[in-house]
Amino acid sequence: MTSLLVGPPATAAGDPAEALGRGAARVLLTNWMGASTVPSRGLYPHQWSWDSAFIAIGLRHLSVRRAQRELETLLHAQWADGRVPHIVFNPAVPHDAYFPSPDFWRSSSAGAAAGAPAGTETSGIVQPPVHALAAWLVHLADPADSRRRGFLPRVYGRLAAWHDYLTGPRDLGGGGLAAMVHPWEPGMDNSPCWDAPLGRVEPAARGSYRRADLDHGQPSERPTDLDYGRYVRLATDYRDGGYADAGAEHAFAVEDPCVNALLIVSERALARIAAETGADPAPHERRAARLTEALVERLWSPEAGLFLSRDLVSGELIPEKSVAGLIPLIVPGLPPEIVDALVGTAEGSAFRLGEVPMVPSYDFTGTAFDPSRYWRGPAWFNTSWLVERGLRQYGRTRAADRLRAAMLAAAGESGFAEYVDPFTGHARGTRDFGWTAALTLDLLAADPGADAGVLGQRPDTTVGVNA
Ligand code: 9WN
Repeated sequence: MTSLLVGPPATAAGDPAEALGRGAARVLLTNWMGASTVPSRGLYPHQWSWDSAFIAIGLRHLSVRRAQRELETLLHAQWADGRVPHIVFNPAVPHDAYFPSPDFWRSSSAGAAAGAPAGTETSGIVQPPVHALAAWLVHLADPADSRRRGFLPRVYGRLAAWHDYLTGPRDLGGGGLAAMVHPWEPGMDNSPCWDAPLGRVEPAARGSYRRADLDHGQPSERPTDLDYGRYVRLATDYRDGGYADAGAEHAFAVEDPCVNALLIVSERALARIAAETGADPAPHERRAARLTEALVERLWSPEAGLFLSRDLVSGELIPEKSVAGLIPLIVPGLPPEIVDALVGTAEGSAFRLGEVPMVPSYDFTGTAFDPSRYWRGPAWFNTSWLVERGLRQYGRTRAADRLRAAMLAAAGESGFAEYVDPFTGHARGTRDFGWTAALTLDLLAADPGADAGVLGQRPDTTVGVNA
């Protein structure tokens, strides 16, 4: 593998794609901590679960070894009950650098009954299961190296246990889908989808904790104090219950279409991983098919023209249109009328695909829409990447090409921002953000013409660092 020269920023003269790739590579090299990558050096100074999966998908174009390591570091922090924690804490980082810190979660003591590792501090909640998909794509980047190093046999058991956890103890609704018990779990923390379910939660007392995010982020771009109070209350109660799932009282429990779509695609990836390692792929294929049926049955809304989240406390679908509801486009084999409706919704007034730079996180016409605040309107790169993959899978090549071009432009112009204004593409949140850089590299390396969906893509080009 050749060495990557880390060159001038994306705005430098010369081939713009090459400059953009160098800029993205620089972010990933800077955020690399030796065994994993931080989403951002300032705002998020630890390892995050779904960030690491998206980062591995891009990192494979720079260093397959690092991409393997990224996933393995995360999976080593897995709990004995199968959960993959949403944060793996770096013990070298001071506790006041991020809230909630290890002394809040107390995983090694409060999580002991659920099987939290004794030697690593983690959070006790989870994030969306992008990991088996990422492992498969990392394998595809260099199958010979992957086989030589036994990468897939090393991760297969842990990934299977992770999916068993999500489809077992986390099937809180009993309908075959994974439920999330905290707004940090679906990864779209302050989405308006959670306003009603969160409204029932008594916030933690204001002075009982200190937010560290406001040391780095603009208050107008971050969740409100009221939302934070509720996040803290839910996490405290979950911790104090020993992080138990089944049989516990959950003030917040939702089935989210993005989480479950990623679970389906990752379960399909697991089938391929199983076959590659000599295990039986059939149980994974069967589970993916069952999950797909449950997704359509429980979360599809023909009236809304997209998938909705289900509030398991009220039992009702939540009537808010979020980008999460478009992401099932990554699921193969959806009925054509659902695909047509999803594309229609994406191109309609709620998301204006093709008219605005990327895909907003929330309905432009929704009453809670806010172009600056976190998951309440701004466009994010991971969700837009998923929509791009989905459009391509279902043959909407022109729409996918347009979105890809818009994402690449916004990534470079925004300095690899965490998210962007959905009208202008201007930077919001922190800069030099891990998955923005990683998915930029992935879009640059993919051969759009030859693409067969999120699982099939094999990188066209690989630029490497010697890991
Ligand atoms: C809480 C790290 C994470 C992302 C989430 C994003 C944000 C954390 C926070 O940052 O959440 O997990 O402090 O707001 O919402 O999707 O994984 O990048």
